Amino acid sequence: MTESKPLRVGMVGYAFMGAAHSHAWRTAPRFFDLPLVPELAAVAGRDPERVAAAAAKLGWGSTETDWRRLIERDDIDLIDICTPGNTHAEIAIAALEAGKHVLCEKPLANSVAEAERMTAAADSAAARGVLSMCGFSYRRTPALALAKRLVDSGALGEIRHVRAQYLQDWLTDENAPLTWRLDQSKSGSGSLGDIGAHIIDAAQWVTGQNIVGLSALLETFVKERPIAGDFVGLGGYGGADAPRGPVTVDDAAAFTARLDGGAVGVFEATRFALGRKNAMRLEVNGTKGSLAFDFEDMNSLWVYDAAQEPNAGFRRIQVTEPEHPYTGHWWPVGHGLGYEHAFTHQVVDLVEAIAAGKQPTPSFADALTVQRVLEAVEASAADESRWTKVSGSAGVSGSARASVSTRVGGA
Ligand code: SOE
Repeated sequence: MTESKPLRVGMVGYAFMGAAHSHAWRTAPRFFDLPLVPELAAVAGRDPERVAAAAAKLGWGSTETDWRRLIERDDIDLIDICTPGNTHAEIAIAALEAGKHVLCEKPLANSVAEAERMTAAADSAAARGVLSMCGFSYRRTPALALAKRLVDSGALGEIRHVRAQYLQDWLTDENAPLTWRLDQSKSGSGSLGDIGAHIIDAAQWVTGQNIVGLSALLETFVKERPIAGDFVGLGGYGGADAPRGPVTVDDAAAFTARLDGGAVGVFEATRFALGRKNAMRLEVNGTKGSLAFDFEDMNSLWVYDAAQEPNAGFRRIQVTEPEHPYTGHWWPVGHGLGYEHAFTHQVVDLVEAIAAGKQPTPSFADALTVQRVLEAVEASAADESRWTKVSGSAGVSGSARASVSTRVGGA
């Protein structure tokens, strides 16, 4: 058997996404026969002690304290961007121009302008055989990939509705600290871009239809949070008596949408759905059937077939059969997979695309369509001109914002 060539990876950032991506780079060649073998060559982070500890823990061969060094090194083939959104454009464009393949976490950028520049750089790099992907990892959850197969097969008929929610509750406590995800200058937006981006991409990908217009509202329930905090990751605490700083992003987003294939969409993203920990949900209703997915039951896909006995209801497909997407590479039927497996599948598909010289998906251009929807949601929510008040009501106290229909840019 010929020795597979290495694919030498340099990762920027090593927090939650860095840990998930490290696991994926390490695990993919152990469960899938890959045409290129990922090597965890180097991880970059500003703090030398912390990045050295992360390299030891996550299995990286060397460290850099400046991401630019990763791009200069000729022993690195691909840059994996696991940093806050305000850094994505600079790192991705520099890497692509230097001939490095790129995997960039979602959302692609913090603005449409940045995402357009990144997509232009990706398009010109692709002409030189340098490829890129945006990390909408939920596409690689087997049940969602099976959902797409069913829609593409015509099993659901013409799609009338797509209903998507992403519900978390880690910010319900008003003393949860002011992390970078709550700072617009770093994250670009709050629940909208962090988790709303996932359901926008999933809805467009599964239905094959893009959002072309919407009406939205955004809300920030807790306006100030503790600045200092010894928290780690998402859920630490800064303490009720710590000095407080302003929250500059949305806590919750909701919007209705029209899609270019005629379907109607309803979307909701929040970190205040107390009791919902990571409920990324999608329901699609067609003329011949429906399907429903909830990440909190991620090995199941619920399907309704109009041709069946009318009151037979939804039936549960346990998505662990060898013929289901990705699952045959893991455990016997019924044993199930977890959150981290989608990241491993993401690496598998990326490596196979690079080896074949084919454009990985989702491409930066795919991710740009999501960025345009995010921008339209913010424009709609900010335009107070056409919010329709209910007659006789005094309106909502506080900062409720009007919502009006807004065309998605570029659609
Ligand atoms: C936090 O909301 C978060 O970590 C997102 O940033 C990830 O993209 C998602 O996969 C899990 O939740």
